[in-house]
Amino acid sequence: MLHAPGGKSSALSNLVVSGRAALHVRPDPILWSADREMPEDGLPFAGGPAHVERVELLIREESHPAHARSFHVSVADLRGWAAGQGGHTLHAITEALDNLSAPRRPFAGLADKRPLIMGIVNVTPDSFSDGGRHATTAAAIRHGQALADAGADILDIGGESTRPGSDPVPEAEELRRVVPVIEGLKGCGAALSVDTMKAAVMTAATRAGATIINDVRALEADPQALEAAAASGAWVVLMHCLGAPKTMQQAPHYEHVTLDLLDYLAGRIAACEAAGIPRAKIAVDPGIGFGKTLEHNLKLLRGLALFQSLGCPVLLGVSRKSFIGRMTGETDPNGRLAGSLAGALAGLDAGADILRVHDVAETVQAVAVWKALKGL
Ligand code: 8Y7
Repeated sequence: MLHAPGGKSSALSNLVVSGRAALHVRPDPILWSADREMPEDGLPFAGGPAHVERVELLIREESHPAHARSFHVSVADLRGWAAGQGGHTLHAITEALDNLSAPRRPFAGLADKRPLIMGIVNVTPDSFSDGGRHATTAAAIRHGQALADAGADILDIGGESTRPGSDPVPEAEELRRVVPVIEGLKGCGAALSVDTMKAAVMTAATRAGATIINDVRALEADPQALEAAAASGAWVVLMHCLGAPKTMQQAPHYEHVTLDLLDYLAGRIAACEAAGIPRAKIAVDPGIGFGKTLEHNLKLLRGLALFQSLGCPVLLGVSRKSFIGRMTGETDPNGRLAGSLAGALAGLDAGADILRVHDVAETVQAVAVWKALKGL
């Protein structure tokens, strides 16, 4: 080793932090076996085969929440410095590094496949034109089966649009939309996820065969949601959304968008654990586009690997979203496939475990090329 850990030549040598500072660790970058073999002092990433040699240490003081000090250091230097600090600092760094390196338990029982591809099945009257409940149900089931055949590991079935400005759907209507589609897709070859914020829909959907609950409000919109999700035994996706979808795009503000969301998701994981949902059943998601400006979305994508320090799989949804339109001028969501794939691949580089997409076949192909290049 060239530099003694914590010694003069480390960027951290004279750094002292207060007991109230929050410390966070972001892999920078994640390296795969085709990039480089892991050196002895490297950190396995998520159980391997990827690893981490250098990280960004972020330190945010309670008194200055909009600013985080940033240090780019080796894992070895970080460990050495933290050991010298002891106490709260050592505890926070050890926990973050342990979470980064711990093997991920197979989400939704989907053994060891990474990344997982979640295909989107919207069961809303306007997404399957020709009118009539039966026609809508049948079309959604056909679409879901086609996505499963194209290689989706998970189908995410939703009956309430969460587009900015959209109105809530009554519970009875949402149940009528999603339950028959879940029943019709049982045995399709993919795990089934229900995209809902309502406890009653979570309960009915999991009884009908869904094994995943995807809640864009992280189980806090419905006061019964935590209890319903815990009782169902389902896996859970906790997504961040700033307020309700109806109002979320009205001047969204954060102190430090990445760290605010990290704190938020850590708090929701703790709430789940307190309600009886084990951490092993939870995935987290920054919620691209949900109460975020273009600049917020870009910061979240650049900093995505930070969320790996929570020790849960990270889900990323960029497919056809309007921020791609903001960057490219493409106003038709159906014309945003290329941008969606570019965003998805950047997400994979930053460790995304699950990709939520409309275009399953195209994403499967892009992921196959990415995996081959990484030696996976
Ligand atoms: C996401 C999502 C939507 C996402 C998760 C859209 C339901 C908007 N986006 N769930 N749902 N993550 N977990 O454009 O990014 O697909 S709806």
